[in-house]
Amino acid sequence: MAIKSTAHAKLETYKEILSQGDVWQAVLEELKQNKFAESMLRANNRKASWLFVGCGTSFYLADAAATSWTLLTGEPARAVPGSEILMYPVLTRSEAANLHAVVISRSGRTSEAVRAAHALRKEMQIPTIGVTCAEKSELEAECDSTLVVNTADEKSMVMTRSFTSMLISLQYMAARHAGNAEFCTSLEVMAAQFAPRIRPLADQMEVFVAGNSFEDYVFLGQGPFHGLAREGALKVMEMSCSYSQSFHTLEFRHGPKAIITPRTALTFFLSQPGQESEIEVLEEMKELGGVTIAVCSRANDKIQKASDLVIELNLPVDELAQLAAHIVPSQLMGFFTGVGKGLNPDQPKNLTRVVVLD
Ligand code: F1P
Repeated sequence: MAIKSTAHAKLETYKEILSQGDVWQAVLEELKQNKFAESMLRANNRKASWLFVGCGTSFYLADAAATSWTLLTGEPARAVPGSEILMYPVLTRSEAANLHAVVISRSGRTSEAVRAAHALRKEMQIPTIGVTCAEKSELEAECDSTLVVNTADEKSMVMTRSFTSMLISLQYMAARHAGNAEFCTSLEVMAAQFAPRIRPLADQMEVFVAGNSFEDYVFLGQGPFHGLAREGALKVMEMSCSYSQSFHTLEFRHGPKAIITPRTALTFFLSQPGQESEIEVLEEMKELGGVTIAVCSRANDKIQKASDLVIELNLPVDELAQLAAHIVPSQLMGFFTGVGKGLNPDQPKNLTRVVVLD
């Protein structure tokens, strides 16, 4: 009987992934106490459109936050990488009239994010809010106001709990902006109920990864889940140096499905609104021979039948309030795939914790 190695449990990345439920509860409590959402929104109370900005994981967070913002407030919102603000300013100036910006950066030091905040606020006179996990950062110095989610900061290189904690913070702010106190409560219920589920989920994903050998990875999601699909792909790339792609679920039919082999792992983030159409894609890709992983709030018989692994969150709250929990299986997939390849997710190949440009 092989002795199951538990060395990975000592890695910072693993501890940070497992800490998320508790950290989310602490972050939400701080948001309730510090009234940042209320003060920030008082300064931006006229009907606005929103631009969410970030780089790498923080760009995919911006993507999920922008769709959450519109779904919760009805106000238009979109996400762009920091580099686009710098390289094509005219694209932002064209919509600057009633625009508010949110610039996201765990470190608060990423050059493209800091320079984008400067360009938005100083050159385009766009009210700019910073969201970071770092105290007294260069980003904070460039923004009108900044939410510091330092409870969620990480020692490790890759972003896991910082991603989910800043996401639920922005969802909380959107709900406060919309006067939707019930959604804020839903986030608290989600965090409390999901916290004890993360460890069993980790054990389940560890067994699944150990029982399979994949050549490439695909992550699929629509609406707020598309940002998660992009982040899931990046987690597997960063932690396991594997080939990984993301698409809008129904887009995968339009050509990319050509790559499917029995060693392709396809993770579907299944939404309630789009489930019928998304399940058709799931069934089709299973037919083509791929290995299918379904992450959803509720799994019906069709999902069970067409999936090699089903992660059903089954939390008693609105699906959007469960958004952050949906990414945890992919964080764990990246982590255990990297460990299984003999890599150390705490020190990913070729990466630095922050990209600082000259
Ligand atoms: C952004 C980022 C991370 C990536 C790596 C390099 O960091 O691109 O997403 O995983 O750590 O930096 P930040 O701007 O959120 O600090």
